[in-house]
Amino acid sequence: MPNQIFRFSPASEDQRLRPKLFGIGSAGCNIIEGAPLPTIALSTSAADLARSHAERKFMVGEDRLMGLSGTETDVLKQLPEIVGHELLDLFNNTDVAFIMCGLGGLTGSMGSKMVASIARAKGVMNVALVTTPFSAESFRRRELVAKVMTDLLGTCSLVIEFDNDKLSSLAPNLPLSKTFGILNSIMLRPVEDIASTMSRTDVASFDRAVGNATHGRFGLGLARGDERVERVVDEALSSPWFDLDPAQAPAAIAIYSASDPWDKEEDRISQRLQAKLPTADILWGSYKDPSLADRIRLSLVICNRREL
Ligand SMILES: Nc1nc2c(ncn2[C@@H]2O[C@H](COP(=O)(O)OP(=O)(O)OP(=O)(O)O)[C@@H](O)[C@H]2O)c(=O)[nH]1
Ligand SMILES: [Mg+2]
Repeated sequence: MPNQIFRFSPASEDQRLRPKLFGIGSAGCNIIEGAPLPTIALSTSAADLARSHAERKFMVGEDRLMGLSGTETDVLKQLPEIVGHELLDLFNNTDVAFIMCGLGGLTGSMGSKMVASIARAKGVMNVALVTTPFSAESFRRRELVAKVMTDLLGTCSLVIEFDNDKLSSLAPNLPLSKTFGILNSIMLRPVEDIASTMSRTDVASFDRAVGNATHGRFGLGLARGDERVERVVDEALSSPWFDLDPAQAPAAIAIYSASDPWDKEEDRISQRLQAKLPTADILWGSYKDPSLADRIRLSLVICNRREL
């Protein structure tokens, strides 16, 4: 079946997407740092919150977080006693909750499930962006990750996974703190791009194209000069995280940006991408980003449905 393109609609002022960005645990609090969106830091560690510049900060005791790992309705019932209505009320006037953390840590793993459950119970679209641990990290961590990943897929519209093992090919020979810094800015890219292009009226198309229990991987292309159209698509597709066959992907999200976006260029990029993803329904967005100067950028999330 030929693929279809669904374009995000230009947002009028009252239809602008209202996103909220949740950073959970040490990694999550680092990842959301400096994001140009409403941010909420949540952790069991006072040190994480002290470092954070998020607009809102929530401290949750570790024992309480463990007690909150039930179903959506359990979480909602218990939450007011534990953190008051404050956390629940954050989901008012919100269209999308982006949930970010490093899976494997206790806080990120349990906290992301809790936040995803609240979003779902409140009818707010939720997208999780998570790292998975290096192979060298403990077996217990990796076991916890497999379990939490399944739970998150069951609760979120989309879970975008950034496997730490693939980081070395993106940033070889760097100390880990620098490598995490690079990863943090890459993880924010799809969030900023989706928040800049999607409007409230697109939430239904997002659900239709991407669905639920969907597992995503991210690729980024940046190019300038001659043949930039070909190169931006090919670079995005060569992401170390794409270990699935793009030719069989059921869905993708693609966002083109440039300091001066050009319709003809946009058409050529989307045609090249459609040829490379022949079975995918593609959610397509474009926007103006003056910081790109003479470069163009393509953010690409390739989706795969998971049987739970
Ligand atoms: N992207 C990114 N990943 C990180 C960073 N720091 C740690 N990680 C990864 O995130 C995973 C979880 O670690 P933490 O975030 O420290 O754990 P936590 O969620 O705070 O959980 P606990 O401290 O165990 O309660 C680790 O396995 C690391 O691989 C960071 O700054 N950025
Ligand atoms: Mg921690």
